[in-house]
Amino acid sequence: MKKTICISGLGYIGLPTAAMFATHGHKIIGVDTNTTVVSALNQGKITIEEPYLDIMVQAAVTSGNLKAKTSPAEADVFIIAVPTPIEKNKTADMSCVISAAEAIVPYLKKGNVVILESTSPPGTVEELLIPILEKSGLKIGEELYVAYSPERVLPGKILTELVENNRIIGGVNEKSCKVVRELYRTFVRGEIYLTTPTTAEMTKLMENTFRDVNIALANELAKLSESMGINAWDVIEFANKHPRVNIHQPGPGVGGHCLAVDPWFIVEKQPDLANIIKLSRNTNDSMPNHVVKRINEILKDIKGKKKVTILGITYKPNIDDMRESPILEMIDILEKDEDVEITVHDPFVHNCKYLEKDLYKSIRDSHLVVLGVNHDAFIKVDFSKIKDIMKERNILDTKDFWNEKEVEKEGLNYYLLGKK
Ligand code: SAJ
Repeated sequence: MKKTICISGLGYIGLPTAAMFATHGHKIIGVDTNTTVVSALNQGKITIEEPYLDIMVQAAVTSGNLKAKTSPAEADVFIIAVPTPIEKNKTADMSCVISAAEAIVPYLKKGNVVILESTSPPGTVEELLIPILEKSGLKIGEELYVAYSPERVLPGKILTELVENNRIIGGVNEKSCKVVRELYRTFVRGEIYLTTPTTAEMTKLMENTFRDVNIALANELAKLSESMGINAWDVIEFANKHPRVNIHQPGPGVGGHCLAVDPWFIVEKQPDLANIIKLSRNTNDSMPNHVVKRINEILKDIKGKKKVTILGITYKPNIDDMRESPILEMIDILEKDEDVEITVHDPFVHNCKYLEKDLYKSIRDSHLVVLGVNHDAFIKVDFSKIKDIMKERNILDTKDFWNEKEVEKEGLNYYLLGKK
């Protein structure tokens, strides 16, 4: 049965979800408070970068199934996919969820469905959403079906993963679970698992927390290895030969809007119990500073001004997203040193005050090249060319990306995070 679906929040999750439902025949009212997003969308254009999303949105808008507005309207289903950013004090800012929920209340009627997709602290549906929805006068679970269903897609692969990934639905009761499952079946080809809202909220957070804790372990190993005179990358490679071991990779820190944020939503709710989670966050957050310490050690004998070239400043390889990038944090620390002159080169980035668009110009007269992000393009760096244009021949690789022997063959000093 084709439904009218009102989706609040037309960002990285709301927009692909809207386009997906619209191209499967449902009628979508996309709601966003940003008028630029709304008017662009109504012309079939998008304001975010994601492979193939532009084509899908254009098809959805052309078919007449996707229309954008700045406020909600009557519908069968309401999906909330607004941002839940983190505050300075490491707690979730739920103001967008609150205002999106309050905005739909006047339009709710018997038989409607409300789904929260935004990443939220455990307990949000029960403690925050339901009290707002109850203002409609409808009986939750009987007249109004409510569920939490997190998105778990990887930026850059959103459209494939929306369809292929398994999905969790945490309904307030069995009926809510079932109606929401039927809805997502429109396009989800993965398994759909039914549970309670708080379990679904916690599951979403634990997926990213698992990764964050695992990376913290790798980062701790990097520090241990540097102190013990061994190579962390070798330890990880050998340990991962074991069939039940999968240690992640160390690096200059953990960025993005998920791993660096989600674990705090658990800590916020259970600060006395979430010890490993908190410690892991702090371990990963210590890495930019740790890399700066390595930089200072390498440059300690050089008097006066030193030029440091940083290759790659996005939060992970081969994307243009700089949100929570640990390299930006590293730059913040480095720029406090008046003797350090910073130059950045990143083929995906256009707005950074230290940016030099030409790779070799960025390296010219440098005392140290730091590999911050292992973009594929950096595999082609020509070390025989670099050695002649650098003032001091120092390379610091934070991702075990380049081959030590090849770099040293050219007469350059190769330093590696996780090895001293
Ligand atoms: N990183 C490491 N070492 C590693 C792997 C990653 O230092 O071994 C760093 C990356 O450099 C990056 C950060 O971690 O700075 C996060 O990158 P990521 O690729 O792990 O994840 P995200 O944040 O782009 O996307 C994650 C995904 N979650 C999982 O794989 C469990 C994605 O599926 C989620 O949908 C997304 O978070 C989200 O929105 O929650």
